[in-house]
Amino acid sequence: MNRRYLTTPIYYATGDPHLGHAYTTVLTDTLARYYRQTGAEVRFLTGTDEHGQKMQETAAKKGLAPIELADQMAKSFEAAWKDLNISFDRFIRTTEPEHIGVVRAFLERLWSKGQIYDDVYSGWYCVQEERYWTEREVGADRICPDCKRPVEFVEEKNYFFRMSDYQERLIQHIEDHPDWIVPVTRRNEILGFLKKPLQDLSISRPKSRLSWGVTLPFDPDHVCYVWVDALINYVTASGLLDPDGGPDQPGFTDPGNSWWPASLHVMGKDILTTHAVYWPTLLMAAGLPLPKQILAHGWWVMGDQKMAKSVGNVVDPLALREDYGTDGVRWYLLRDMPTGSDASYTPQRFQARYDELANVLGNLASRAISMIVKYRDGIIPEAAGAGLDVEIESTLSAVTEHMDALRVHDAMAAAMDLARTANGYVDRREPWAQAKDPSRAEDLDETLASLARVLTVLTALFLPATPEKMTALASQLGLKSVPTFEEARSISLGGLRVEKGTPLFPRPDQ
Ligand code: ME8
Repeated sequence: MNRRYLTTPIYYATGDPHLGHAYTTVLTDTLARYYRQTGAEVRFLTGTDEHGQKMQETAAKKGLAPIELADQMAKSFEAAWKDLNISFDRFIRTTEPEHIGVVRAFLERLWSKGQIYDDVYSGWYCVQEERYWTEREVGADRICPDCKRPVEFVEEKNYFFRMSDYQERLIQHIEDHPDWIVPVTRRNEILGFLKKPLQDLSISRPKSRLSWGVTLPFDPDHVCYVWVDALINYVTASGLLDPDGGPDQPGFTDPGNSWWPASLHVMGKDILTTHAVYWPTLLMAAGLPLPKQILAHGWWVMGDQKMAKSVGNVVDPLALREDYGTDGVRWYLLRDMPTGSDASYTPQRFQARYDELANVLGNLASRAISMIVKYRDGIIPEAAGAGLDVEIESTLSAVTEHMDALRVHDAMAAAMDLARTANGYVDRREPWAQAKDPSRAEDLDETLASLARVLTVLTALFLPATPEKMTALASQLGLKSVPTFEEARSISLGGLRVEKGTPLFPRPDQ
């Protein structure tokens, strides 16, 4: 059985979701829906990252206990994903007892294998990024190189993971698997990063400074570093590890029994190093298989700044949804960002993408269905409907190739091109002229049957991106459900009764 286990990052439960989070989640959802359509059994994981100093401080500022803030935000993320029609199978929260058990068992395993040691750390620390920096990195101004906030000086006992021992193995893995990190620009960045000697990784924080975390199984005075805790969520949700069991539970290393290894981790480029360096080396040390692939996409920017909660320039996907519908938001995100590059959000571009949906796909559906109703009493004619066969075949292959290579925006562009071509076919065939001439009844049947065929194929091609509207379109075409790519090629449509519905993509002011 073809199985796919897909993950989004687990988002910090310090604020509400914005368009950037929505992008990663919609992108992963589109892939999940595509794989399901190809017959794969899919597990799709998302969730919230709820421990760490940033959580503790944000909650304190709001006068809440960290768990109260986490509860509010987990609800907010889960509700947003439901509104955006995200088909996740599991929403994980790092404060769940199951996850805490798995983190402890994972750490215990590293500890018993001698992969963790303690030492004193003295140096610079950024609370916002929850990470240590060297003297050179913070410079004379003592500023975090990532978030540009002042750093703190700390001196404390820490536990370290022997990450440096795995540098060569990791480089070898990346070189042996050219598609492990996609796109290639990001892969090269990681290989560049690995040219410098890899340091060991601090995996703990003293409870005297931070109590909001998972207590280390081998030292009750320390909690696990939030990034290590967070990354392990992917294993927790796979069911690989028994949270109540010790490191030697047989279930731990029985991949046949779980969804591990993940097929694909999807994330933004900001957190590629943690996923492509920390995570695989932790897994190597624990003796577990590595995820099969990592996709690091670009950033949504406003002007020349990354859209981020801390910058205060975020766009609310749910507000856009009020005007343009769930599928309008999904389409914009998928279509406007080339999977690996940055993209700039502007209301004008959003509108232009929505217009494309309405004027090309929506218009085709409405013309074709109206004509079947008008000229054939709503019954799809029993004709070959082969007028667009060549274009349909080449589009199905192109979309498959792009989706398999994780170039979702190219897949969407190819699907939209087919709708554009089909509009051109209507203009060329002039069914309104064919309808006026009784001797051309067969030509008209062929035109209408071809349009019904291409619309059926389009429901399949667009389903991963715009599931709500494609389900509506399939039903307008008289189909019980949206077909798979394979079924769409050969499904027999003659005799089905179509029905005019409300416009698929109405103008936002309607
Ligand atoms: O990093 N453009 O959580 P986070 C595109 N908890 N994507 C964006 C974006 C933008 N402007 N802003 C955010 C964390 N994202 C950790 C993850 S995983 C084990 C732990 C998306 O809430 C993008 O996927 O800061 C980015 O990687 C993620 O949100 C960061 O979310």
